[in-house]
Amino acid sequence: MFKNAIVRKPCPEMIDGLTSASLGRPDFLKALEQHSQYVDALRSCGLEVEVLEADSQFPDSVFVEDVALCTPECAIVTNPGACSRNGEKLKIRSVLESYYKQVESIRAPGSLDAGDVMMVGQHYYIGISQRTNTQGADQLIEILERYGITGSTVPLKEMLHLKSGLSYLEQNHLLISGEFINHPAFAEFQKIEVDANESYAANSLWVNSTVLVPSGFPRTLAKIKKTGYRTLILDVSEFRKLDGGLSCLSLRF
Ligand code: CIR
Repeated sequence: MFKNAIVRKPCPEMIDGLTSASLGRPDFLKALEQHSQYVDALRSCGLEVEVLEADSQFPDSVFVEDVALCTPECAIVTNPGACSRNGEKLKIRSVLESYYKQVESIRAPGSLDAGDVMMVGQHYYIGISQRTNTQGADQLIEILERYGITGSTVPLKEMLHLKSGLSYLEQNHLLISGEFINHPAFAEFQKIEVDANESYAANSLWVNSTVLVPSGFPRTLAKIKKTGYRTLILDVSEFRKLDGGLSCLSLRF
């Protein structure tokens, strides 16, 4: 169970955030509204949510998941792989220090976005992507092992981040899409497959037995419900325009 979440409000400069999607520019006011509904949803799942002020220096800073990994034992400040986002790491350390005694770091030449890290109990899967390199993953595994946690790597071919295509819903249930469906690393999970035309919904979010699901993906929603989860549907259209999903908007621990 999670107790806390940290989010960062979107800044007006988000309209210039990184993207590979061709869905147009985000509407900032709509994004603010969607963000506030996201925070309400986390609170309704029992989390204490710390809302950090918007940071205009970094257009993508609303995607706070990428700059840190929060484990039950320690927090790890990452070294984000995109140049325009790398400085976001400097703003999160002091926030984490108010929750954790141990705050570790990934250092160059290692790079790592925590959107590439999926926690499954005491084992963490780490995507090797355009943002996360093998040095970053090796450093993370070395840190995790000091705290009794294991890690393994999964090379990505198409996705931006590991969790763009995978979400662990606990109880061995794995929401899975695209290049990961037949990947041997995930063979032992009870898979909930996401159709190709609903691939964005592969980034759904388990929070204390409720699954937050993006709006507009009825087949995936039905499959998650059929598995027995309570669901909450959230419109995150403005963050999707920047390749961001539900998990990217918070740190949960
Ligand atoms: C980026 O390209 O870094 C942002 N526009 C989107 C980050 C999404 N974060 C995530 O998947 N964890």
